[in-house]
Amino acid sequence: MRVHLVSDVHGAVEPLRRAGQEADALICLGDLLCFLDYFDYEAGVFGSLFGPEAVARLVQLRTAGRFEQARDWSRSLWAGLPDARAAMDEAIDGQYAELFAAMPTPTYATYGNVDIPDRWDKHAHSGVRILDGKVVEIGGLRFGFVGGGLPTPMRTPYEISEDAYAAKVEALGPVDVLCAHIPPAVPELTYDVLARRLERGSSALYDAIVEHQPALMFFGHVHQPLAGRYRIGRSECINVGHFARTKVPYVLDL
Ligand SMILES: [Mn+2]
Repeated sequence: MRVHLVSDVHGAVEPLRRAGQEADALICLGDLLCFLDYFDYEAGVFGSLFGPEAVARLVQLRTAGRFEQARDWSRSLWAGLPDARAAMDEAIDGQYAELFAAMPTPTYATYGNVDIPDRWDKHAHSGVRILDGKVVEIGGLRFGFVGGGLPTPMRTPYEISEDAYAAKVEALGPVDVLCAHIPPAVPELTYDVLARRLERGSSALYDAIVEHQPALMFFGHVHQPLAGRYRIGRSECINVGHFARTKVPYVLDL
């Protein structure tokens, strides 16, 4: 059985379709939406609504770590639209409709921090199983899924508290393969060498790996990690992203 894993899709519809066509099953670890494309200022929700110059300014502020000013700038852009909420909803629903239509049957998906969970049911077809704090059997192995991210100054759409996140991890119990959007809290896995900062990793995931020693742990979230894989005891931890740029899935043969 050939399983393809992707994470951090960020609007890459056609590569997602191809990744699904060549596999017996697709696992998607979140961050489907593209709000802001750091490489293409015309892409994403911001690019389409506000244009490349406004996006360039936003990227510049965020890259400089000036998150307060970035938020002010973003707020002023939204305030300039006649109906900001409707424009945002339309852009998000448009992206989700295309992305979910590109997913094969079966797809196993969990949320990233750049996702809006309450929109997924509306767009996911019957071959997509949405899993967050849930275990499912794939090819005779137990796969556990934990979605979302932890709080950051960026305030991305789906960030939950450390306690709520830990509860979801705990609920899985022992699994053969642990899947999450964010990595376990290991500096080699959470440091982004291009952004030059540590992204949020989860100590609850780390503790669960130490306790249960799953054979594999898959995640994404960190786009340019210091290390793409890392061993914790018997567990091999692998970053399967950043699909939006690589356009190549991670291949798992079961
Ligand atoms: Mn992410």
